[in-house]
Amino acid sequence: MRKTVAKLAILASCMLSIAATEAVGQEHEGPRISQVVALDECDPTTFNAALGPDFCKNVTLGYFTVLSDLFAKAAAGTPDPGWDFEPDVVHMKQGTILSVVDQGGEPHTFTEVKEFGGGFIPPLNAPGETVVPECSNGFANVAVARTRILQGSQLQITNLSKGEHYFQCCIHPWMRVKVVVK
Ligand SMILES: [Cu+2]
Repeated sequence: MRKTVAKLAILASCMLSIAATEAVGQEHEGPRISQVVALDECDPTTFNAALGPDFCKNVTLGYFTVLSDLFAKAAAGTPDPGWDFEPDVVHMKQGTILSVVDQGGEPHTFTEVKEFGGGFIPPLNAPGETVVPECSNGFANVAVARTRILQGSQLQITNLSKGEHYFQCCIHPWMRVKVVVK
């Protein structure tokens, strides 16, 4: 009797591991996803005083950049590295879904541009940099508005053609990602 129970237990664990293997296999057959994360370190106190309540909903602890410092660093040509898309370069196969999640405290855009350049808030652009056509007119431009990602939400981009694609934030233009589709 004890042997039978032991055999059954072994059989059950074998079946479980087969089931687990199959589940992993199925995952590979579904649409592939490449993940990009948008990060920032907005300081809720100074950002919301200037930009409105709940503009910045940062949940990280202790690493805030105050609004005036964000502008000062951008104007000096040394933009705050805490505002970032990660990774900086994505290599993926055609058909892969590019998923961008805003884990920062404020909104961003993930906008495809022909060439990297400035955003629609001139004081946040590097010295001498002008707004790229794809970002011009800000959220009054529906094409830009459609690329906006709010805090905690995600944007999925499908059907990217083979080759190199460039995405940047139209607000914080130093947030940049190069996507290489093979
Ligand atoms: Cu941004």
